[in-house]
Amino acid sequence: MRKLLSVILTVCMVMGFMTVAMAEEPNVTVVVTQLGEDIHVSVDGMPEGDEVTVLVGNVFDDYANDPINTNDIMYIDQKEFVPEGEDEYTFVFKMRDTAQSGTYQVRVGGSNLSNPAAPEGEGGVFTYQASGGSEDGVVTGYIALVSSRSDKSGILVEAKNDKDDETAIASASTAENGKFELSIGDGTYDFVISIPGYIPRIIENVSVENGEASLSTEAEPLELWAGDVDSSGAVSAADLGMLLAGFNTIADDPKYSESIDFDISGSVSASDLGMLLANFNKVSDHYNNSAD
Ligand SMILES: [Ca+2]
Ligand SMILES: [Ca+2]
Repeated sequence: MRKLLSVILTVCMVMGFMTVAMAEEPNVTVVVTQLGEDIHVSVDGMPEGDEVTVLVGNVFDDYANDPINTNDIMYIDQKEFVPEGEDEYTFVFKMRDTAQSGTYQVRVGGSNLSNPAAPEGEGGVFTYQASGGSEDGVVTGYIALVSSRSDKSGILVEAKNDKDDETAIASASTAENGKFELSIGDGTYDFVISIPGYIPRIIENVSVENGEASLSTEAEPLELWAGDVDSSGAVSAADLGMLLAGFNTIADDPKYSESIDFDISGSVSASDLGMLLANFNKVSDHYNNSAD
């Protein structure tokens, strides 16, 4: 282990004045096999020498101008001497981040630790495939409806790569208390929160890291405003017209709809109209400018 550290230190130090010539391409055969998260590597034909470095790192297109740094190194070891007839070197390792797919190269160096050479051509290049079943994390949050409505179930929470995308990567619905739990892998997403009758709310660039993120808490839920009957993202005359068309109806009436009964009181009445008028001309973007 001490030796490994000293190798890494040396690599870092040499980085400081990195104008090395390309090391000679070693005449080795590299076979890489992935079994689950384990990477099995076999290097046949290891060069002789008292400081032979084996390194697995990112593929460097322009190696002289894109030097190795420690984050690039997935595996490094140093062999003191490879006697004739014992020039095969095998090892097994795991990627630093096993959930991240990527293309890497096995390099085998001689005397120059900063610049272990790539085998000829595409030698030693391999692609690590993160397992498709990389564990999903959980995004939690609480949504409130600005009305006298106590049942906050059925609010749709969608995670999208971009808020304007048609399809969601993952979605969840709130429980009666407004809480949702959405399963999704690490990444950055736009969240779209909607329920008929309310202005959809968009939370952009939510970063899910190490399997978790929180959009809001029970004490400070994200609020949705009533009045957007047609889910256009704005409360306008069109919504008012739809509400008036069903005004004074009750649940059994064919003109009744929950999308105009904002408080789910069972009737479309003055209180629903009042909520719509209170939010008249509001649009989704106004959420971001609001105090909460
Ligand atoms: Ca509308
Ligand atoms: Ca009502």
